[in-house]
Amino acid sequence: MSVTDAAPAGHVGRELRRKEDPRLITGRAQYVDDITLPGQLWAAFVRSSEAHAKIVSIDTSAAAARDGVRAVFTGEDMSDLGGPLPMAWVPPGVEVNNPEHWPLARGVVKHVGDPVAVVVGDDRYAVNDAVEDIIVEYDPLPAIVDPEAAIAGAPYVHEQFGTNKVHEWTLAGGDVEAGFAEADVIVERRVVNHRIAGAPIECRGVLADYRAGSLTLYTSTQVPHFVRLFMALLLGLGEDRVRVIAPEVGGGFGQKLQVYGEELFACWASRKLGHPIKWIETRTENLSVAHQGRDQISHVKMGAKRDGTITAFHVKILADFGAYNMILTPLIPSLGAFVMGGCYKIPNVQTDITGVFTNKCPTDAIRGAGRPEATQMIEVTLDQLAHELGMDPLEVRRKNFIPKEDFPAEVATGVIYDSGDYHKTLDKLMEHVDLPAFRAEQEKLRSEGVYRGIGFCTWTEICGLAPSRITGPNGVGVQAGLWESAMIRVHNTGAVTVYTGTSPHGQGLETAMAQIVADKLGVDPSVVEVIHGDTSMGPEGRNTYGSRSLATGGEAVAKATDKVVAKVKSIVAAELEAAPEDIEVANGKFSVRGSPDKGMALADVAGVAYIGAVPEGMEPGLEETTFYDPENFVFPFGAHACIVDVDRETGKTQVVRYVAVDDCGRAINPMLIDGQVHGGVVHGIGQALYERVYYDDEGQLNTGTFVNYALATAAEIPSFETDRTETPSPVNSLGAKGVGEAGTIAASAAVTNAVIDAVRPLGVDYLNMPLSPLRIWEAINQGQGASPEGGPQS
Ligand code: MCN
Repeated sequence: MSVTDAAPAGHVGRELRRKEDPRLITGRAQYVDDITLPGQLWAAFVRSSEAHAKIVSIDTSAAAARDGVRAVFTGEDMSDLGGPLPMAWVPPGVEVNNPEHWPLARGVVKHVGDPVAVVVGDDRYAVNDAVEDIIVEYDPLPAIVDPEAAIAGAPYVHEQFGTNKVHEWTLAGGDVEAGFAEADVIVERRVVNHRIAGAPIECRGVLADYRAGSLTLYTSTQVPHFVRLFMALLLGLGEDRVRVIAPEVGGGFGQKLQVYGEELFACWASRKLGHPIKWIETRTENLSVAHQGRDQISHVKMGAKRDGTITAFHVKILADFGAYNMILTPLIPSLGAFVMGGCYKIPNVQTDITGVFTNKCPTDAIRGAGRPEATQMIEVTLDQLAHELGMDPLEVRRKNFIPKEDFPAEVATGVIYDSGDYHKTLDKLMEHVDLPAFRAEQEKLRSEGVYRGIGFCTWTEICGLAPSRITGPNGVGVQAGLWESAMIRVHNTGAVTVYTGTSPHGQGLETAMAQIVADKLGVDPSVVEVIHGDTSMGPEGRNTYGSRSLATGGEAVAKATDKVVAKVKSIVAAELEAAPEDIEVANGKFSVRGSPDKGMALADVAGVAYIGAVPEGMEPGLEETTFYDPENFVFPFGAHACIVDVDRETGKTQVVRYVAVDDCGRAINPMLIDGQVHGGVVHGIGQALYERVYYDDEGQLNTGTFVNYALATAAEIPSFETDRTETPSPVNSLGAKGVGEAGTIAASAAVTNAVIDAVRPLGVDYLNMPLSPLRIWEAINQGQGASPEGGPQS
């Protein structure tokens, strides 16, 4: 179900089907693996079987002697690189221990899967067979896997630092100690947010082609412009010599917001060997070496007065970064810290973050990146507090919501929430959920042995990643400002091409952007083509992540179109002998206000513009570019409810109902929003109940396939009920906020609260994810869940 508050007037606000779907669902789309270049060679990596070891020797002779093998490289062969792989953004004013991280290990491996050598040859089979012939002798070093042990001391992942600590960073507002002194009730919990994988349908893939001094790289990435920058820097090329193309990308979920060693290797090897080099990732590689996410252990403390007023919230996060810092690694927990007060008016909020190295795959942004973790801490702890106070968790939420009159609201962490009406989303949620009826049913079911529970999550987040004034100063030696660009070209025929600097990979932005442009230019969205993901087409861009593409990229499109409209109006005014201010667009024509019959279609205007019959002083043509840098982030919000049944005998949880009411400002396309919420919620339910990257004590990965990494499927997930409110953002003219991560940010907390609600009568009043049958069964039968530790961690 989907309901919008306002009836849409033009194309914006309508449930338009996705323009991009016909090519995707008829198999006409082109992914990296669909591209073959003449003379192309294949690469396959030899990856470490050890979690931590010195490389004593690498015998490549048998592999090199194989038919079809052209070259074998090890780390030392790549000594001509301009530098190691980048860590590009860090939290403000922080010192970070940052080890060198090379595409091929140099002398020592730091996690299972670390690449030690690579074979290049004629076809995929030849190189994969040859990989088996490479003999690597390792001298194992002690591996450290548990982040709490790692922060306590040796063994060290990177001996040179004399510690496993990566960094420490605190964001504090108010005075938490004073806040706790005022509190009548304080709850403390250990919140474990376990490690998950990105698991896109399409694994990563690259095809690099260096010829005649120029490099073209096809790569399955969310960030072609950042990849271009770093390929240029690390290979000593001018950016003008590097073209990066993200063709169709089969999902990224943050995992493809990265500059990867495999990309750099392929470019380097193409230049060295004079052939295009292709590498397509296997699923096991994707699950073991593409960056992973979450992996935080937090000690949280929330204090409140007897009436439910929250006085302080203090969170200490230990974030497991794995073996290296990737492009954003140290920044990820900080993204949660900015919104650690959630939707609540909490005067005293403090987040202390410690990053730690372990001998595991590095972590970085996975959908939500820091905000699902923060939401879990806030929302699960708030429920625990409500229970302690003997209050209804919704009453505690309502009591502490930032009132709508306060917006724009500066919260304790210093950020300014743009707009919000939290009571409205929760009220709307409760129109869907009859709580008294649920409680009566729950009671009845319990007497029949069915343990049903309901959990809520009222969430907010920080997204629309920009503005440069905040992001720019936190870059590490890179152009770190985050703005967005768009170029609009009206063709002679009246067809329109939009070039966006964003790089969508499943979100449906081509459709939303076409809707925005179509309304402003009085054309049908079907004649608006949206081009993205090619650094040689359109202006410089900042790409897609942090639910930014609509709020920044869509706004850039709107602004560039406004420039076109201004020019169109001047041309039409001159043609119709009217003033430009009197020209309006209606019924597909630009006409003089009050005379709708007398007007010009966009194609007629383009005709005038291209023959150069424009007003004096005006340039011919009809094409405009905008670079848009917002003043602030945007802060969407929502209220979710999850209902689960827990089987007392097996500990298995089934989600029976899920209702999501979200507010991402003005809805450009409600169908796209629903799609994003559906996917996001599956991600959150998946983490809460099924997914977990698991390393054993020696650092061996046990979840390298979809047999043992349990991705949620349609069989486990109910149909969703979605609804929305629209509270426009004042940050951009569209009034839009982001929604790409909303579902993920909310869902795992709603599921956790629901499971705890279900099993409370069985003596379990707290649990940590993953809420596997084993954990729940053990908690029910051993009562371990009742401890603040949250039950067994296995
Ligand atoms: N939208 C809208 N009205 C709004 C806000 C958004 O119609 N007020 C639409 C947009 O037009 C867009 C979609 O909703 O089609 C998401 O927009 P936005 O919130 O701006 O997010 P981004 O486009 O920047 O996408 C990034 C976000 C992130 S960070 C991850 S991770 C993620 C996600 O989107 N990965 C995805 N959604 C994904 N969806 C798919 N299919 N695949 C992924 O890898």
